[in-house]
Amino acid sequence: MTEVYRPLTPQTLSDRLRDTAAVADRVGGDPDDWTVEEVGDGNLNLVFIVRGAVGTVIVKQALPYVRLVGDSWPLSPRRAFFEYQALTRQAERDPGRVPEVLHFDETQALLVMDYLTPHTILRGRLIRGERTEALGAALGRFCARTAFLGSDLALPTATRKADAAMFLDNVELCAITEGLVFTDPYFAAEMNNHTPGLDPVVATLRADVAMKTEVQHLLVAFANHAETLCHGDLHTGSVMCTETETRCIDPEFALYGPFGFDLGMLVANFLMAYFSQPAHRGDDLVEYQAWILSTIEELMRTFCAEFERLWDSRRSGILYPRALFEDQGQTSDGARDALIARIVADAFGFCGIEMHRRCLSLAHNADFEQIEDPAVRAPLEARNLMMGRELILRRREIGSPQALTALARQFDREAVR
Ligand code: SR1
Ligand code: MG
Repeated sequence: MTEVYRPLTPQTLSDRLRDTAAVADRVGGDPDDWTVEEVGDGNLNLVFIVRGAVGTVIVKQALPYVRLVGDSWPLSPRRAFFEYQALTRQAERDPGRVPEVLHFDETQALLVMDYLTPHTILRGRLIRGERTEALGAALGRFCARTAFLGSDLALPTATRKADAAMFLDNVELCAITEGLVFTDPYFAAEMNNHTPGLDPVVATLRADVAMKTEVQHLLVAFANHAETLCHGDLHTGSVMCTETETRCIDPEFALYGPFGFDLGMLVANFLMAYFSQPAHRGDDLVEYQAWILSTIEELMRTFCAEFERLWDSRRSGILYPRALFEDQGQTSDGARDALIARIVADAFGFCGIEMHRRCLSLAHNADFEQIEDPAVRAPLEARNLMMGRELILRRREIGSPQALTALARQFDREAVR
């Protein structure tokens, strides 16, 4: 009989996975005694924690629709395949930074992974005011290693091209980003919503033809510049931490895209955490906001330093070959610095767009959404939106991490009308 895709439930999971060695061995004991809890709180998938006599695993299964919206928005479960392919490549490029995949079932669109404990989602940690040691360094290294090592800077170009072709098929997930992130915030799209009180700011953004043109230039890069394997959805809900450890999860939006995409998305989510803090903190507000900004600086500094280190140690692809520089007794430092500056400028642009879409389009983030009073939420979102505009328009001039955080401090003091 041909196996067909069927969504799991907490009631059916033990029976359906009892013969899957990766689950049975790791969880142990009698499958009838396993406890199964569905904990998925993201926008798309089923996520189960399966506990048994020996251990615990995560089972993640893609649903054939967008969970956030329901079956009126069908979405291919094949995204689990891209998540699996991305996780295996990220594990090679930055060992230890992503959960181990214990089993992948393509037909069932199902991944069995390490249960990360006592890790919790970074977005919630930032709302609660918790800290993680060396968070920026871990994330900066992850962004730099995956960017550099997935590209024609390091890979044999036939490998890079085969991967780019494979991930090009992740059409539906890219379409979500192309629509919800790059387009919907800037017109009255059907699924949009924003906090009452933001109408004047929304009108300002939609009237800004120069800014919308820059956003479209950045969409050209997202949709067409297949520079490296991006995680594709690297926000603070895709990072899990303890006080000392950091892991990146959920790369189902993986695509071949611009070097600076993941870096920009991640920085945006830290900035939104920063701007939302006045509603979440008490006496520790100034100190905690300063920690978030220092984490952004550490993240960006580490990205650049790690990219430079890889330039010297792992540059074996067709781009900027040693034959043109070092082998002729010349330096490639200028070429490297110009490339990094372009990546950082792109990242600032993507950052500004992400800051817009999380307040204006479909999938808002908890940093602002958990602020119940719209009269408190709107002015904080307004600062975030106006800084996003500045980043899109001035992305090539800002330059340093310190200039970025100085800009954040400036907007945090402003009353936007
Ligand atoms: C319909 S999916 C909405 C958002 O959730 C995912 O995590 C991505 O960020 C996507 O844009
Ligand atoms: Mg996700």
